[in-house]
Amino acid sequence: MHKSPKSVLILNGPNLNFLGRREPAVYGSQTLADVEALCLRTCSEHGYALDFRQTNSEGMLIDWIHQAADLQAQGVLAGVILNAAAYTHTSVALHDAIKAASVYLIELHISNVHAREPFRQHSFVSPVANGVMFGFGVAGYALAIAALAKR
Ligand code: CA2
Repeated sequence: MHKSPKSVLILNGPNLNFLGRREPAVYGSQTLADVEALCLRTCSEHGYALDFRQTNSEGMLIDWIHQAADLQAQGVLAGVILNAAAYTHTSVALHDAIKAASVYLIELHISNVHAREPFRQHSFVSPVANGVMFGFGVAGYALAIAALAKR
């Protein structure tokens, strides 16, 4: 019987819907739809299905992390790539959700957060992530998918 591919769940947090339309010097000129297309191509190359989402709500991100735990229990999840945007630097609730879900998770940032303002240099996600990707622009999404495939 044909086995369906595992999914990569890519979660994007607040204001990432502005990607490519504001602050191109920091985040580049590609839109979130362009990033989704890049992720779809990269997932196909690695034999994965893609589930790509964006929300401006902290609670929604947490609900999606809980869903990821269910998908992992069903054996259909390759891993989670999370760009929690500003919630990275503020959200204990997100930290707790990731810890409780115990899913394989890569934290991702488009920009080099350590070369920016001091408030971006603390992450509540990093201590509960399996790996962190930052500073490679939107190409980091493809690199993170490749990292999942190398596990
Ligand atoms: O570099 C990243 O990917 C960030 O996660 C992006 C967040 C920022 O708060 C983090 O410190 C680093 C901001 C996302 C907002 O996205 C925008 C994109 C284009 C224009 C304006 C906002």
